[in-house]
Amino acid sequence: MKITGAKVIVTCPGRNFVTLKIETDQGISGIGDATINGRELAAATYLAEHVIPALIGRDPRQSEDIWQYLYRGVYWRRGSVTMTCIAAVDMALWDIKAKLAGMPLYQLLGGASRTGVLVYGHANGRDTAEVIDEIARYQAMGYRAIRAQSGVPGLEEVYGVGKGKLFYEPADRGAVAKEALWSTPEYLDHTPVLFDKLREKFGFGVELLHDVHHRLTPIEAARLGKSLEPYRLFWIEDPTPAENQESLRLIRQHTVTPIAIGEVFDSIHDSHQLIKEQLIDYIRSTVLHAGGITHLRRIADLAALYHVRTGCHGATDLSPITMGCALHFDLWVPNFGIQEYMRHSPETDAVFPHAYSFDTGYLHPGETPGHGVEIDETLAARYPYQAAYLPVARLRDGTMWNW
Ligand code: KDG
Ligand code: MG
Repeated sequence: MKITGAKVIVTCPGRNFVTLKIETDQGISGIGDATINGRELAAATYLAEHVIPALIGRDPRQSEDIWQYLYRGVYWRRGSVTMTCIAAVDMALWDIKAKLAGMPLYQLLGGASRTGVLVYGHANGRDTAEVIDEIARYQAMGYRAIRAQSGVPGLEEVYGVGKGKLFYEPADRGAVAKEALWSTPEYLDHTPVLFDKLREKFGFGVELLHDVHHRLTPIEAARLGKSLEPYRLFWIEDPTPAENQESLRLIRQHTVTPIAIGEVFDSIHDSHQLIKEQLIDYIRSTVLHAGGITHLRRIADLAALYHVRTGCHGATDLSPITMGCALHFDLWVPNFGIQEYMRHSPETDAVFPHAYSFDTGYLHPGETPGHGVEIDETLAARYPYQAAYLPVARLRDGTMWNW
């Protein structure tokens, strides 16, 4: 069996997505996601110029050897563009292999370890009253776990809030990133009050999560974790930028609020200290930015040794192809924790028809052979690429901060 062709499809059904399609001499094709929010064209060029020529003629069933070729063989290891492009190839090859076997992908990984994949939705509100309404809305839809993000008095715009309901999209159209103001004291004062009101309103029967989005220093994160303990959060996410893995030791010394980190990591090397020292409880890496199913399963296996569970990233800038692959992975992985599920817009769902479905708080990848996600190329062609970027953050005095 041979790879006979491959192409990159860039489409913008509401937001940009980069898709790799691989074709074979047996008429079976597979697709993978290569979207990096705000750097879409870098991934598209990397694939078209540097990866596709090297794929032609290879046996698509040798996904491990192709992974090693694209990782070791490139000399310049790791990095988000490289690892995302490797991931796109890997997803497409697992799709082909599972279609060839006539099985849903999860069967090739080891079969289902559970009946459904617990997901969390996003309740975003400009203030506490709006967050309460949103949580009630998600509960009415059947969600059992809900992430709560609220506007902060004194800050015009904060991560997770203010761009419409159900389909939160943080990137703004335009050639240059927008700038937003960030101020930690207001946030740190407001967040425990928010969760106090949420627990008062909803009790403890619903899992609540919160994303700090890399904004705090370790001691500030320790204070936040401690102040949220009475509200028993499922996790706080990305309390600090975690390039410095050691800094999590300080947070751990002060709080038992569980910690999830890793959506921006691209390999096992970014999290191995966090995992081995048990400095986190959930690893957020997913198949897209962390080298595909082939690499994510290695991260998960390491994590399993240290009681760290998975909590795959699932924002709207990860295409339905990533969601499909993640759900096959989640259904199988022994140390599964939870899956993020930020719904895609109807336009995106139409371009990427998929077999996964939601029922009473759980997603299931479906039984279609492969990963169960396709691309409607005719429809995709109607939505050309549009430059869009995540905002950047500055403190009141103009200092650049982590967005
Ligand atoms: O592209 C950036 C988004 O994926 C990120 O801001 C979403 O933090 C995020 C999350 O937890 O979904
Ligand atoms: Mg996040």
